[in-house]
Amino acid sequence: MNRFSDTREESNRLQIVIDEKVKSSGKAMSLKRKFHEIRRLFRHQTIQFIAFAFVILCVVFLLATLGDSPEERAGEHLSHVRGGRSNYNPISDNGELPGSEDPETVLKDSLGNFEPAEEIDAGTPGELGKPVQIDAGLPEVKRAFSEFGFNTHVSDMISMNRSLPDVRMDQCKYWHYPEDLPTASVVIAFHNEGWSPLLRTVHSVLKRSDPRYLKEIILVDDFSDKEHLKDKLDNYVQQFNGIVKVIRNKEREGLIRTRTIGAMAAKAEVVIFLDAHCEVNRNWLVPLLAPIRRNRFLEKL
Ligand SMILES: [Mn+2]
Repeated sequence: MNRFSDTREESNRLQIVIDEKVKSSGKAMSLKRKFHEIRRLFRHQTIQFIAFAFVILCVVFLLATLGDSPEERAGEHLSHVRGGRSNYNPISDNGELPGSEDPETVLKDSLGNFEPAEEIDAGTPGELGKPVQIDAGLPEVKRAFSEFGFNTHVSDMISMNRSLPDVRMDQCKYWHYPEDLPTASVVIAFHNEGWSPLLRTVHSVLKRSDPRYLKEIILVDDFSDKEHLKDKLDNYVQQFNGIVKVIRNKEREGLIRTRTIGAMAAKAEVVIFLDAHCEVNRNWLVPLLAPIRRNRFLEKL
């Protein structure tokens, strides 16, 4: 009996001890969690603070940079160009192309050194870019539109070497350019292009480019299936004594890969891509080559 009550008491006491232990451990856990929560919050705020400070620093840096006078910035960047130092940076931060001030490309009172003779109206359709009036309901016109997307029937009526109006600003005629220019390869990619638009593109480049700088015209055929772009084209370009070349893709590649194939085959120093149904106008090439020449000259400094 005594022993029993002793054991009971013992067991009761044990229960209390356990309860207290559980209680105290629960208290300790909630404290620990709180501590963690505070720490996490603090950490979060620290990150926020650091991010905020970083943004402020960026703004300060930007303001300081923008605050520089143009002379200061020119001194930092363009002096490398003009002074000819080896750490030349091709892109100045004010967006100006370093070659844009070419002392050898000059505006004078006299007509430019590459100005060609005036183009004259030969009296045939489309001369000087004049519109050709035709009945849009003609079956040939409808067929041309459905096959090529534009009126190749009219294009076929126009001379391959037709004259064009001078659409430039008047000032363009008075610019003088250096003559030691790089050579150019003109790459023309096409797929099932109409005959006369394609060949007029070629003729216009040949007619209006100084032969000193036009090394070649590369026609890249992106797997056309039209009959006029096969042997007929190969035979036609033979009259140009090798200046006009034809490359053919063995499968359809798409415009950009076709242009790339043309560029890989190009032998000149500069590659120019043209659409297959356009015409270049007078003195088109030299103003494109002169800044490249200038840029290459600066690079060598
Ligand atoms: Mn086009």
